[in-house]
Amino acid sequence: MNTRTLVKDLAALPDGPVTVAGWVETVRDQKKVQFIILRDESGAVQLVNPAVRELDPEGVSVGAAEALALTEQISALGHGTFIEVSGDLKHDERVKLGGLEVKIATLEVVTEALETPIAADSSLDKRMDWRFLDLRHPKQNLIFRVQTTFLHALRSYWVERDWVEIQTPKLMASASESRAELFELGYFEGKAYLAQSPQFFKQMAQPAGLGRVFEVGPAFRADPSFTSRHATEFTSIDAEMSWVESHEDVMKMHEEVLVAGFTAVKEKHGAEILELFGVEITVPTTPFPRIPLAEAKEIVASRGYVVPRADADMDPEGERQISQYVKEELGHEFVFLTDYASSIRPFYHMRHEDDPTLTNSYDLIFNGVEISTGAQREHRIDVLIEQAKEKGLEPEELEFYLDFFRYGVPPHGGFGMGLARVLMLMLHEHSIRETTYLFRGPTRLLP
Ligand code: AMO
Repeated sequence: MNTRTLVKDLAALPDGPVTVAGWVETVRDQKKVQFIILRDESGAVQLVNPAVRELDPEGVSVGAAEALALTEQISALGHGTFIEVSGDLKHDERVKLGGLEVKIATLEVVTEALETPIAADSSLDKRMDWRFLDLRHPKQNLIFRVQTTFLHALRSYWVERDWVEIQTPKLMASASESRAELFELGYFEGKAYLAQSPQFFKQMAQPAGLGRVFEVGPAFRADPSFTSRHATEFTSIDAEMSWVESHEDVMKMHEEVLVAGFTAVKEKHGAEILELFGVEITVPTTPFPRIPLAEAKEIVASRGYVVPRADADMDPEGERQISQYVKEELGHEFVFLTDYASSIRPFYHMRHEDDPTLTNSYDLIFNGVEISTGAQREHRIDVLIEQAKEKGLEPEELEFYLDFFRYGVPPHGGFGMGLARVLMLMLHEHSIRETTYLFRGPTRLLP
């Protein structure tokens, strides 16, 4: 059995024998003493060895040959070598790193390491080439611990409220979002498409009687852009719930689930995030500010920035500007922009009863970038078909989807949210490449 103790658990142990294993971070090879900083997935610890540089010519004392061999072995250790060490744990306040050290008794080289091809100042692209080495750094490593905590909190929020977790297929027969961003692949005798969103199938759960569903899964977009916020494959967090009266009900649930996620992250990782990212995690207060899109455009215009096309979505600079306004005026990092024009929303968004040029929809902006889109869905089949036609879609191609609305369907709504974007903005990182385990973009399919 493996008796290894994780570095983070050493502090709770009494002085005495321990075994630790990990990567050699540094070796300080002094004349009389050697220090190794060893790092495992939980932290770093100092190992110490009193150096024996040569055998006593007068006669070899018991164990002296072994002590010399150990000293030579440590001198030869390279950065990144994976070692297992048994020795004596000693708590000592004078040791800067964690107030403890392990005096080495035996050291085994488990696997050697070549010289690392990346350094702290390597380009992001080079770091991506060597992602497994990049992730070994405590800062990058922390991102995926934070992600785990965040997702766990979201799942718990939903599961405790009887939501159902679903896995929808990623091989599709048609597009659910814009056809322009569709990956097409050969599928036996025919063609298939990679799912851009679980949109249709999370909606299917409503007539299927599942009530409230969520999914965390991959989404694919054949988007050729090289921005800091776009990937060709990303993890999408999706939610869809029955019985909404408007998009307001969706926003309410959306902000609650985010509060659950941020609370868990702050509690578990707040101190480490502050230390490694210099970021103080703020648990957002509810309700998040809500501003209709048209009003948001006026606000940013009054601040000197005119969104290029009046009938278009907020552009990235507009998102940044409205976020800054909300931060300054309302002290909030989040803002729901609501009531998007139907001309720039998909056919499945419900439109205002009294003004069909507007939709019951929203985008959620966090620290200047869109992280999510949500809406109430159109559930009346005749209206839905009209809206699809208006968008140039062929209802025949969508028959399987339209059928969902022909056998009794409750009013419903939901959202889709990009996981890597949330993490990027939470940790004030500059690119989703940093917060995606393995990034996929137009020119990146490796590793
Ligand atoms: P939308 O297309 O706005 O909406 O996507 C929802 C969220 O997914 C993330 N996202 C991306 N992340 C990384 N790279 C991309 N190329 C990318 N594209 C989108 C963003 C975005 O806000 N079906 C609807 C959702 C719904 O109405 O439920 C949809 O997919 O964070």
